[in-house]
Amino acid sequence: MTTATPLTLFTINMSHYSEKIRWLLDYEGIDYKEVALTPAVHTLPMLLKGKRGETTVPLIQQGKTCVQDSPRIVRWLASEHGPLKAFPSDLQKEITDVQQRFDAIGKPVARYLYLPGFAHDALIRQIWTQFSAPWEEAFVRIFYPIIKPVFKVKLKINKKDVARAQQKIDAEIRWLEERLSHGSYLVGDQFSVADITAASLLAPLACPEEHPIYGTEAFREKMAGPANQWADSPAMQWVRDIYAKHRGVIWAKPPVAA
Ligand SMILES: N[C@@H](CCC(=O)N[C@@H](CS)C(=O)NCC(=O)O)C(=O)O
Repeated sequence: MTTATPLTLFTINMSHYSEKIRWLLDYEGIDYKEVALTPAVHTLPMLLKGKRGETTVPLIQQGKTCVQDSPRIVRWLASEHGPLKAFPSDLQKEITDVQQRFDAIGKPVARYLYLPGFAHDALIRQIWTQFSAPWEEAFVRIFYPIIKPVFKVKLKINKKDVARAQQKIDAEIRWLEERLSHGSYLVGDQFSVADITAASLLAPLACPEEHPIYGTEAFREKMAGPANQWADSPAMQWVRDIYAKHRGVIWAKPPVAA
């Protein structure tokens, strides 16, 4: 495969799994075009491109090759565009274990944010349609009253499951803090995919100012408000420090609509 074949990263603007792959590509200096999909409208194209019975972003495409699911994308990038600075071969096993831990809190984090977030429909619709084509914006406006309850059931956004999510997030925050007592990076003494994964997946709670959505006042107040309980924890401070030190400019090249 030649590097001349362009890479396209399919994302949802607010998705923290998408942020993980976007960050890895930016950090490695791998050129790509980002296509930001509109929630709900994303399902069919992701199902068809991914061919895995899944509708999730991120998905990366190069020519006819489509790779869905962030840990699979990391492995594919390492084999097709490696070696990657953030995924050195001697540390891959340990990095992958940490990656798995933090990938597992992606859904709890989303659940935790949307419970307060769905009290602010105008903000949700504004975020969802940030990069939408006019027809997608109209689609969200018209079908939002149907999309919202379906989304709530699918992502288990209810008080009981959110309480469980909070416990799971809290346990990972404690694990992270224990790990950080041995050094400022999660694996070895260098910045790696382990740090990118932990920081990206926790970023919607830590609200680093570098992030164009999580760093806004509206997001902080209306979606991440309850995460205030962890705001001053060493783990959240670490996420903000890692962003400040290693993230660089997000969306230097703005995403395009599908
Ligand atoms: N295991 C997947 C999870 C990705 C995931 O859950 N993405 C969310 C956005 S943060 C998504 O696409 N949700 C919409 C859907 O499931 O259709 C990965 O690591 O890429």
